[in-house]
Amino acid sequence: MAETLSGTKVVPSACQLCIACCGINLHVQEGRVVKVEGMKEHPMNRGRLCPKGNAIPDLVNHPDRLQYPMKRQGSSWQRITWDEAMDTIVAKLQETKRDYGAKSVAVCLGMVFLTQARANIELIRRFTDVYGTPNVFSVDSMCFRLRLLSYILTLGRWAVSDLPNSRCIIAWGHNPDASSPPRAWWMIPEAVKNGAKVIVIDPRRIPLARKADIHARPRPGSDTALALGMMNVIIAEGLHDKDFVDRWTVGFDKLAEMVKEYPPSAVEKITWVPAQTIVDMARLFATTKPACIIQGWDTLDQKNSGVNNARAIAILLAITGNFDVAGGLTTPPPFHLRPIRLLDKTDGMPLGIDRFPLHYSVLGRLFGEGQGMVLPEVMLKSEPYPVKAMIVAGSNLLMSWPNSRKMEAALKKLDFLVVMDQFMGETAKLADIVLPAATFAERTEPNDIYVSMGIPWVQMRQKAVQVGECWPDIKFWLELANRMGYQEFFPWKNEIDAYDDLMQSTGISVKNLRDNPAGMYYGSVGYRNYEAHGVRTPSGKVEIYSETLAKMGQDPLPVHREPAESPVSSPELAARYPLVLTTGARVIEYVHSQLRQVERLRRLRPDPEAEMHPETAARYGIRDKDRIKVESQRGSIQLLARVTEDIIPGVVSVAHGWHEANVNILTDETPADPVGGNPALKALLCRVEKA
Ligand SMILES: Nc1nc2c(c(=O)[nH]1)N[C@H]1C(S)=C(S)[C@@H](COP(=O)(O)OP(=O)(O)OC[C@H]3O[C@@H](n4cnc5c(=O)[nH]c(N)nc54)[C@H](O)[C@@H]3O)O[C@H]1N2
Ligand SMILES: Nc1nc2c(c(=O)[nH]1)N[C@H]1C(S)=C(S)[C@@H](COP(=O)(O)OP(=O)(O)OC[C@H]3O[C@@H](n4cnc5c(=O)[nH]c(N)nc54)[C@H](O)[C@@H]3O)O[C@H]1N2
Ligand code: SF4
Ligand SMILES: [Mo]
Repeated sequence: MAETLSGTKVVPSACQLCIACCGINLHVQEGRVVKVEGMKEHPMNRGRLCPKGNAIPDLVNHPDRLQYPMKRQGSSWQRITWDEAMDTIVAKLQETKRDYGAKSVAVCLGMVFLTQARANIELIRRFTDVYGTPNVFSVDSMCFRLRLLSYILTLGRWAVSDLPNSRCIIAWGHNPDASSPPRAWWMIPEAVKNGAKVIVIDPRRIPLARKADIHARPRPGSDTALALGMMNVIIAEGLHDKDFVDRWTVGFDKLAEMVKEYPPSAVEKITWVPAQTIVDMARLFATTKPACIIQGWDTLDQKNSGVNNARAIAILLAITGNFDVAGGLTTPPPFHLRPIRLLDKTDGMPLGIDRFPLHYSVLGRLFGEGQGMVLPEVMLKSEPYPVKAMIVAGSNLLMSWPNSRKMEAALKKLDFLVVMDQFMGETAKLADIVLPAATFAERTEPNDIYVSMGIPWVQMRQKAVQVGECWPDIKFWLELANRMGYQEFFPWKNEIDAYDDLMQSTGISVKNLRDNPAGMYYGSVGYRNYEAHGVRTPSGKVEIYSETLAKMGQDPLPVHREPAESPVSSPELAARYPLVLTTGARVIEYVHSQLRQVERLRRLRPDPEAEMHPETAARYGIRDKDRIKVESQRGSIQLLARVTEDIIPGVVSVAHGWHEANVNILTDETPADPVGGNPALKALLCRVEKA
């Protein structure tokens, strides 16, 4: 922490507004963050910041921040002390456990817990273990968990694209300019400067598509078929890596036989991508090495074909010899924390796991959470048992979880709801107790998420300021453990002490991190790691054919699965709702339902919009900027039309997170993927009309 002549303190830290977690320097004057700069020496952002990052002072200092705990008094709110809030919560947790059993209490965590210290989520899960409820959930029920389990099933572990060293990059349902800026800032440009080819597979013409060698524009929900069409060409033309396939894969023959059913001509009919484009993509990808595929973080997963999509893409990379090589799919070492779960203390398995066991653990790797998409149905029917109380932290269930109306009805049935948030959002408004959460500028914690973008780096976030009576999330959970009398299981003096203990296995301490404010590498990326001990699957090889899935009665090879709502599988529904709806394409200015109240961001993107092609718009007499109604089976919203040739005809794309046009009123929470249970947020049916 440096102090300048003007009395400004500069606090090195890390942004937390998206998964990049860019290195930042926070400038603090008189206890306020007055300025932010990108950290030049940080390996992720190399000094840059996106508009959200530049708005950090506006967020931290925002006048609408929750500053103290409150309790509901009829229809109004009353300020209370942390003491009173904690006493009320402890009494209610004890009473609910006594009357209904521990498992009638559920905890729901948001995406912020994937970008806070990973130790935090482990400590919270340890709390729920000791309390006795298995029912801890997170947004990973609709996000990245499904990919992780698909990769573990197929490749034995998580793997990530080595973009800068690649010669051929496919961005598949992924718009790095919006969702993963460092990839657009330098990782892809560095590869392109060295001559890399770029292929974009996206129904929208994203910024990267303008620079791409090939842009394929599939119908949302048809991606597995597209991957199988590419494999058809690659295998028929003998472009696969025969040596790697022979030595390191199982099930190639079965795959080769199966993909004969997916010639480019047939795949064109399913995907709307011209057969010649499929042939061109397959050849370019298979003959330009090393190659990698950056698959959207959640886009191809929010489907009934989520696992098949992820497995098809992993298999495409493996059979072309791009697994665990520089410039391909690499396997950087994870930052291993000491495991601290106490699962023998919980009352059974979490909800949803009877149907989606791999969401809980896969090949010995424990995730240890329930599949949250079953929650609204369970809560409304009280089956198999009632959910009586809930603690929600860092998640806006009414905006970001699917089928908002149903979620609202479910939350209203609760006896007791606690919401810990930074603002009085839609979900907080339903709570009995609201707790004020610190932003990342008010917390000290190690951040090791960089490996998700391929950089085995760990860095300390540093508390720069204190705002009101806001607490870091983990302070609340540790204090709750203390007041519940769980000292035996929570022996740490404070969170810093706990971090140090959990990080022991990494050889890195809090002191090391404080001594290296921009962070440090904790390991390095090696290649062909499987040569030493085999691939970490039951067969010791890349599992093109998955015996694990076969035994569960699931698709052992990835096959195309029509979305449940589609012109092909539900023509009667399509007669009433003729357009394909994809939701939640990211925009650079916002993260999920957050930041709409920050004026400098709102000026950049003031309104929610529905993107559609001029042909689609003309069919319904809609013009650019018209106010329109978008309607699905579940409800309707009103917003502005953005008429643009940047999207294919017949498809409507609506972003999520807008209070005034909440697209999750249109979506369905029903678990769609038969293995992972992710909902289908990206391939639904809708209709549009002028409002
Ligand atoms: N600015 C910002 N960044 C974020 C977030 C945020 O809210 N705001 N959220 C973060 C989180 S939690 C996540 S999970 C990630 C999400 O990150 P990604 O899943 O990578 O999402 P996007 O980058 O929006 O890219 C999705 C693209 O897929 C296209 N698409 C839609 N449906 C289909 C389809 O069926 N097939 C194909 N091939 N393409 C399709 C869309 O047009 C869009 O361009 O972003 C993270 N980063
Ligand atoms: N239709 C549709 N819906 C989607 C998606 C989609 O593509 N389409 N994407 C889904 C995906 S992938 C994800 S990950 C989810 C994300 O869903 P959520 O994680 O629920 O995201 P938000 O709606 O931003 O809610 C986060 C809340 O936490 C608060 N907050 C921010 N920082 C902190 C903090 O440090 N501590 C605490 N306690 N609170 C904090 C914010 O003010 C906000 O109210 O959305 C999902 N919803
Ligand atoms: S890209 Fe923007 S939002 Fe994401 S971590 Fe960097 S500055 Fe923050
Ligand atoms: Mo996500």
